[in-house]
Amino acid sequence: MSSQTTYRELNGVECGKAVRARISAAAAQVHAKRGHAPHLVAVLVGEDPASQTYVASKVKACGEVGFRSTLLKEPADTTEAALLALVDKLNNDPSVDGFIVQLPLPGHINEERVTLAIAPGKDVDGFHPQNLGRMMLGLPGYLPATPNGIVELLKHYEVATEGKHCVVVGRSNIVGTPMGILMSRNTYPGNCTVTIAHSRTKDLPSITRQADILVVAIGKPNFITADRVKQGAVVVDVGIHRLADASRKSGFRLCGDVDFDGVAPKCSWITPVPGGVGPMTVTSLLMNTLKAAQG
Ligand code: L34
Repeated sequence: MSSQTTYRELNGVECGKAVRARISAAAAQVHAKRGHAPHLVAVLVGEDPASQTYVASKVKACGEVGFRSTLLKEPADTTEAALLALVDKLNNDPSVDGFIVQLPLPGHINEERVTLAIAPGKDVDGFHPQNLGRMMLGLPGYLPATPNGIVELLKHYEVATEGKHCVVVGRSNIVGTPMGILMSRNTYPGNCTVTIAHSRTKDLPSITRQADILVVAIGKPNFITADRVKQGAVVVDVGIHRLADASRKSGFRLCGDVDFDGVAPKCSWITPVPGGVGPMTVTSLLMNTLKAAQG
């Protein structure tokens, strides 16, 4: 018997389109009811090319669903005090429903201090401890964009999760750790038995091979190879890397934390990079901004 399967794609562009159509309809209602559109502000410090791309796609997505958006570009040498003053201004600006400060920030700025300064009610990234704590307790709040985007993706394609072993590789505050919490909740998608693996995990391949659902957010290009994946697994690739490629006009190509070509034939479902988790992160941000505008 061949171990090849035909895999299906968890397509973030397609899923994002469906979710965004619903957001668009709800945005029109908010607009009609209160006389102005939901308004997202994105703060971008410095000129990191990847961050510029991500923020640009957030601004574009806002336009497509009928939101107002404002992009505030600050120079790379902005001081922490100046950024905190801007956060304070946005916290107190009633015309702003929600805002984000795109990460990473330049080394001289303390990301934690900035995140803590954002008013929880406007924290549409869901990074503030109050929102993370509310998620942990199952209370209403803003869910972190990437984990929530993945949950939406699994829901859209009706991927079964109950009783499955979900292995999350990576324990960051904004992806790995909240992902584990969401997948263990008593709801759909959820009800998984969750393992969080990380850089100190002993014999990681033996753990990832046990995964029915494997979520990879470790930040290493093509880290997960076919020998680390169980036949029939659902694989979600959160990584996004730019590898130099002279044959491309841009000079680079994108790849994830998963060796897609090697791994895909073993999967029941897999996310592509690009076109998988990235667009769902953006969609999730729109969901939170709508929620903020609905009050
Ligand atoms: N504050 N910082 C804050 N909030 C976030 O939610 C983010 N993130 C992560 C980095 N820093 C952040 C994003 O916006 C990652 N991220 C993000 C957003 C969008 C995409 C990827 C990462 C995306 O649209 N990716 C496309 C390809 C884009 C390209 O051409 O480079 C994709 O199809 O995967």
